[in-house]
Amino acid sequence: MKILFTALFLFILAPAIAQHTMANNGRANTANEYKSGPPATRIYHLYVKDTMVNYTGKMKMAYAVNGQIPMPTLEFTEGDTAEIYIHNELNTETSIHWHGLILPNEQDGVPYLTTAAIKAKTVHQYKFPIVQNGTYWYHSHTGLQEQAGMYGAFIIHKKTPPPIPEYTLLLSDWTDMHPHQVERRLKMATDWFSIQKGRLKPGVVQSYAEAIKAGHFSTKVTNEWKRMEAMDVSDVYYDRFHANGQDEASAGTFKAGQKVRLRIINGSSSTYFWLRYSGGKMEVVANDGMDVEPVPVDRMIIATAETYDVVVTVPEDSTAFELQATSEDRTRSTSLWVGTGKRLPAKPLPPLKYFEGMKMMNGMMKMDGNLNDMGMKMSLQQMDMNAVMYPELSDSANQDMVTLNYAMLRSPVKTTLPDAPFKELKFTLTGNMNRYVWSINNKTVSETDKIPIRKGENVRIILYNNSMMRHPMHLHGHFFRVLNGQGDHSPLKNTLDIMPMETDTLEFAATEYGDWYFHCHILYHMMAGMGRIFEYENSPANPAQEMKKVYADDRMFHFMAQNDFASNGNDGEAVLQNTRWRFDAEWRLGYNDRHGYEGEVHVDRYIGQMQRLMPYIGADWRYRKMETGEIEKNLFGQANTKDERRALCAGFQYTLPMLAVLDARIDTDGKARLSLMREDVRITPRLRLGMMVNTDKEYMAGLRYVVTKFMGISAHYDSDMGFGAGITLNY
Ligand SMILES: [Cu+2]
Repeated sequence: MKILFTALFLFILAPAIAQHTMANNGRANTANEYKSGPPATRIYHLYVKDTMVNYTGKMKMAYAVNGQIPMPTLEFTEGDTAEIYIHNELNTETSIHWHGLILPNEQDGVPYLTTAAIKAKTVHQYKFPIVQNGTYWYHSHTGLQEQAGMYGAFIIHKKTPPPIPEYTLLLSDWTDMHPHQVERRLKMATDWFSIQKGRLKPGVVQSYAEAIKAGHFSTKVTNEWKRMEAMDVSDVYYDRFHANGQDEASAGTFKAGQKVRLRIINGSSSTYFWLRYSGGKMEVVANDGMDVEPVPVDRMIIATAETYDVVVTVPEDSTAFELQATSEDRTRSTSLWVGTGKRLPAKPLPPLKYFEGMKMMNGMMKMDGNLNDMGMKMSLQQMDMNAVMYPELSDSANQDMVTLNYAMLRSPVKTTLPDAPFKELKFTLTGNMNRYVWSINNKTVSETDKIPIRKGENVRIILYNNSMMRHPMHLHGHFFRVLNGQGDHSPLKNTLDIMPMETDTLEFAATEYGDWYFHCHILYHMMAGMGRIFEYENSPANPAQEMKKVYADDRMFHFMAQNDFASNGNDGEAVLQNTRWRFDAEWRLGYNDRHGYEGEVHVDRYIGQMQRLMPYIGADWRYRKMETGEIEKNLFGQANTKDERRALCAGFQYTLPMLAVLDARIDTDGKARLSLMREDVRITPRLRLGMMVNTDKEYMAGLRYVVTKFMGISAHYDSDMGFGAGITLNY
């Protein structure tokens, strides 16, 4: 009777808690108001709505749940049952994934893979038992909604909580740019984000002028010889980093000198954060929701989608210590202030030494685009190659600084797998920076079959990162043990950061049913197709599954266009492309008959891991008034058909060292043409040079100054059209 009464009480109370959070409007529910009790069904109602936010002085679109960003903190006690209603008040569909939770497959919340998408104006009920404890989070798994506000903390208390106060800190990244534009710009390899970062910190663009100034001219030349654009540790420029949805958060209600457990969640879409505490060591006590044996550190990096619980000491009265979270690219930071009073900040991290990083990357990069591991067995974040870029390491005060790595994580309990046969898989993480294609074994999710696994067996994954970026690889619905030298006490995780050139081994017991996603948790890498799907054999059919819609993410085409409005004519191009295909149109329109006009359309296919080869077929139209008797010949002695050409053509482009592009083609008139082009040479952070010469004895050279993300000022000389200057608009 008493249990029934309690259950009834909680049934009534839970919505009231949700209601209370709603009234907070914009503030995260982080204070430790939660009261645990006997096992119960805890009910939450989450209302997803479009909203407008103003973080930077400009009003921008976002998604709010119960009127707030981040979404409300959901709290449970191990043994409870979660009953969560998602009220989708958007005009578009949504979904919620419970990150790190062990639950029935159809509750996992990956739309069209495990769970039906939540259609506009409908309500979806999630219901699952809470069989674990720890620090987790939840987020939309639909498109790019996570970037625009759909992430929240999911805290599961132990049945007997330790007698230490706690505070939840949810970190996130915010961009004023619409997430679809972010994705499109990444795909189009514009370096607008580098220019933006370069306004805050020097050297990000790594132009020739910056290289010469830094004494790194030959580093820059080598970099381009090896066909790389530049060096960076993160892809996207963010306008703000947030602690519980604010520029900074404050945990001021603890007693002086007391220890407090911070539950830190990286709910960002693509940002790694360096964490440092101005009040001494941080003691790491849990990772990805699982307890680890306490390990004190001075600093640590938290990958996108990871969680860490750390214990810190609250300062004596009238002082506040800073837990500083600085983005890995060090453009900005956000803070949690612990204690109230005079602020004792952590020292800001100095800007990265980008050319040192470029030099290191040059050393690692082979001419074929693969990384050279130089015989080093790197793993578990133990050797941070990026350290060459950290100026603070040359400071003698930092010599005995302890930085967390995965080899230091030890489970307090044995994590050995059941005695069962192993299925071993080798995944090489692959990518093409220049085209922002991300894959595993050079294939995207849509280009591969699901990977069959059998209930009862153990699965071992050997991951090797052959790309230039680190990736937080996340497995749904399971914990894997990371083979880190701790033997039977290897730690359990659900998200593993793997640095370039590292090899890490994970293993998990196949104990579930259904299909489970394994993917990079950098949102834009996942959308590009960096993942795989594990499929339990002999599972019941899932009526919610529509694989075509799952595959649509990485098959998506992106559009780009540019037009130069110049004094001597008008030229431009429009491109539509996805992972392997490209459709493009180019035009050049003179203002008189003598200059004429020309247009070309192509269908292109990218070939190979680095996509340096691109065969194409197309059509070509040209008109130009020639003087009577005037005949131009190309280098092969063939008469030119520039005056009147209507031809089909076939050819290929190939990217050479120095990022020069060779274009060879032949048309249906039998005319051959070879061209050599180089676009976008970064002279200064905003000044770009482009050149072209071909066997039709045409040549072009131009300069463009990038003014805004959509506009530049340009000047060029063209052998047909002469000198021209104007503005370039690009989309
Ligand atoms: Cu990734």
